[in-house]
Amino acid sequence: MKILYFIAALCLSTPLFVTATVSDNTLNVYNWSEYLPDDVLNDFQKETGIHVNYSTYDSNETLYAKLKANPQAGYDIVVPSTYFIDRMIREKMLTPLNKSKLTYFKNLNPILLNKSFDPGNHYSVPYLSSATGIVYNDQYYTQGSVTRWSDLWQERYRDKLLILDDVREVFSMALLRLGYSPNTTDPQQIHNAYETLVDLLPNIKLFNDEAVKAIYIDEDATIGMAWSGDIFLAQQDNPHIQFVYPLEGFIIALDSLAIPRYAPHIDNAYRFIDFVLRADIAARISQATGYMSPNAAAVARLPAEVRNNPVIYPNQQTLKRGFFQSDVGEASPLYEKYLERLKISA
Ligand code: N2P
Repeated sequence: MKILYFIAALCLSTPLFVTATVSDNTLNVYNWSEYLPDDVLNDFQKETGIHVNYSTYDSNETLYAKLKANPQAGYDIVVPSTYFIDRMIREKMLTPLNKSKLTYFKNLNPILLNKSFDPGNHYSVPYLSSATGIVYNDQYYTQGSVTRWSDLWQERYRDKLLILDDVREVFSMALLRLGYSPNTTDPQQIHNAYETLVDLLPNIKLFNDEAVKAIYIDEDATIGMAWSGDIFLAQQDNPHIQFVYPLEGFIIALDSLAIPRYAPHIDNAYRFIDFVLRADIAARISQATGYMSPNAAAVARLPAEVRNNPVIYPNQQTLKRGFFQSDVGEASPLYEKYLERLKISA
């Protein structure tokens, strides 16, 4: 892992915000792509007078490598998933939060607080939650023909699948298919998952994680995997796209706001976090991105057709099959190595 991150770090080491100082009235936000609507960002800037430099990433690994390579890159807000919050706390990469500055923290659903990746939420504030499932287009495949991850291995899907370009997501699909935990650190299980993925290679058309919505809308791929939000939005353009919560289980990622250790604009970071915790704002974010909000007050004010839409808000029965992700620690390099191998042979 160290070598991989080092190489990534070399490529990414140019500081983005070299001129940031403590006194300027700016905020440097580094978030997942398509995870904050422009109008919310504009409203924040209008309301507070704070200018936001906004940039995006497509994987936790990219975010981590960038912060590792240049801890003083100037980011004030980042949005890692559970398993990277855990790692970044251990590696002292985050600023402890003063929650008395967060008036609207009380809006969050207590079920999603105080989890093992950050007991007491001393470093992280839940922002959005994605689920990872199977997608198919019902013009090409009959309704109900795909219900499990294992279905994707069938020969009739040769050269058809879009697979998320995300190491933990790819392996989770295979681990769940084999009946293992998606958080396994057992090298033998990880190896078995790799072998299973090798068997899947003839069916893989492409790895992607940033243009997924457009690829399914345009039917450049008609079956594969996706994050729920991309599909909630894609269905508005192409109603033939279906989203399935696989029977073997699926990943629920909880992505949380955090302030990096050397953030130059801490006060502005608090204002941003409190702004997006507001019920009206969090509701707009959930509806516009298509992802579940951990903000109970926001969910309560969503229109019924959004709150009851099973792609964005699956029911309790379905949610029982969800797995949260945890850090796999020293097994990480193994996952990374196998993914690289797979992609080379793809
Ligand atoms: C943003 C979606 C990322 C969610 N494109 C990953 N948990």
